[in-house]
Amino acid sequence: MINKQLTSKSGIKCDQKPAQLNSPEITKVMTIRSTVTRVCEVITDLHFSVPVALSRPEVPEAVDDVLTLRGDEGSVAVVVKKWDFLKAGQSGWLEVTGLLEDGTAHTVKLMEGEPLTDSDEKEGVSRPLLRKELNKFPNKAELTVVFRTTVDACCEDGPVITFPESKYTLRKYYRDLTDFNDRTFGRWERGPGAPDPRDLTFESLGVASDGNEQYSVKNFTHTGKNLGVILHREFDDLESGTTYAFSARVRRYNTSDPTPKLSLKADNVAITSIEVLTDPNTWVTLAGTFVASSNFALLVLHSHERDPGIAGNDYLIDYLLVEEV
Ligand SMILES: [Ca+2]
Ligand SMILES: [Ca+2]
Repeated sequence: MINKQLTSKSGIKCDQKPAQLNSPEITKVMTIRSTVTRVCEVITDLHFSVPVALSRPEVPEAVDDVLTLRGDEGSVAVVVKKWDFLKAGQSGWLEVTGLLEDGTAHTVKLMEGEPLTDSDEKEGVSRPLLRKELNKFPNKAELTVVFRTTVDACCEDGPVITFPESKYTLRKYYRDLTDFNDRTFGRWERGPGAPDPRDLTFESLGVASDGNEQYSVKNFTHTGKNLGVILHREFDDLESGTTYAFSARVRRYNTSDPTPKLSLKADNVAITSIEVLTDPNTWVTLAGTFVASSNFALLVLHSHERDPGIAGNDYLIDYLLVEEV
């Protein structure tokens, strides 16, 4: 009797036919007895008998199957819950697939035939999916997450079991950051308020915790002709009707007068008040919002100091950020 064999201390035998094992009682026993996985070719039938026992890979950070992405720093976890048949040493494949903007399929391989670790066996599988990889997919991309693993069968390479896939929709918020740490203006340009290359230079802010030297733009107002547009950029990849926040970090450079007076504009409309920078030790964040009326918007950092200000009106500019709200 199959039931009797199953409940005996010796468990299932290799000489049992898969069909004999394909019954609800046995399926239940198999899902709770990892020793069964070692019992050979029966596992092939298991694949069909117990799909309910296979958990889907998950992205816990997603809400209602929507994975929100802002920026590209760090990673999100992709996890596969602990499963009785996951054993250290088995090979695992964990993949995230979606369509790129041009319609071609792209797969991010988080595990590629990689042996499962003791921790994978005890706590389940978890691998980081870098946000910069996710950023390769367009907004609203459908992402399919698949996990596969081999299962030992009588000391031979067992079959590859594919877990049920999960699907997520990528909700990608627009985010464009220029931090000047590469000592370029990126896609920003000097405006008529910085007519001489000696007006705007790059100033070191020291070495950050990641070991990299940080830089900002310094406006030393060398020419004294530094009223009006200091930095500007025509954005061409916005979405009409969408609200964006535009911000910049600024700091007075010294105590020489006059004080710097700065604001931000979008399409020639002020989106912040005029900030007077009085403290050379404090970074101030200028921030305002605007609604894009097309894909395009002209964003500007504007200087309002009319005094020639050759001696003063000196300041640092950093972290120009445009983000969908
Ligand atoms: Ca910087
Ligand atoms: Ca100056």
